[in-house]
Amino acid sequence: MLKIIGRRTSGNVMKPLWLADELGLEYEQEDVGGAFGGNDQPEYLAMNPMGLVPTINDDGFIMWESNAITRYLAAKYGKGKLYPDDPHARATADTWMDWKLNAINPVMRPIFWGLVRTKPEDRNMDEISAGIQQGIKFWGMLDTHLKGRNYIAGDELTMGDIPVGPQAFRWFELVEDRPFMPNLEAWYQRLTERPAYRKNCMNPLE
Ligand SMILES: N[C@@H](CCC(=O)N[C@@H](CS)C(=O)NCC(=O)O)C(=O)O
Repeated sequence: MLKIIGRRTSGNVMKPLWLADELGLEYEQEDVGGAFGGNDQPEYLAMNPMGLVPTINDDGFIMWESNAITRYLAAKYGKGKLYPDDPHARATADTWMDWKLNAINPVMRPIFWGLVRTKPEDRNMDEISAGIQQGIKFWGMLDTHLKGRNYIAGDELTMGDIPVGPQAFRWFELVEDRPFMPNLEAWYQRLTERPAYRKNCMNPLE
């Protein structure tokens, strides 16, 4: 049985949870990290030397790094669906998965941590505003890419949508004053119509 270890409030843990529910996999989830703790314990560090979440244990195969987990689960359980057979669709999915790490993570971090995990009196509004300005630029790139596409790698949801999806919820929830991006909004709307996305990625931010 697949075990997904990590608290549900983490955007990185949402990736395997959402993916597993999209594929209808049976799995167990264990709350570790944040207020739950446990990720600094020797047993956890033996599985994941970074002491971060998520970690998965798939019938004894243990791995960490959420995008690598996304690729692994999609390839093992979603070949031809979430893991596209077509090399071009797969490469497109890969591109936007890596883009999420390199472009979206740095801009969403100050927005999310500043507005959700920092008391109003302690907020660094300059940092938050800079994140929003840069976010408008980066989310605009995805908006351009999505023109004529339902999802990131084509007509159907693939692993390429999984890492970006949890951050899209945060962007739309936290940033009200943003330019209208029609393709991005239509894609996000499609995500919100998926029960597995709603269950795992659209919970109150904390
Ligand atoms: N590159 C790692 C980053 C993992 C990461 O930063 N996880 C955060 C939560 S989003 C974490 O473990 N924070 C410490 C904690 O929750 O205690 C991945 O994608 O899996």
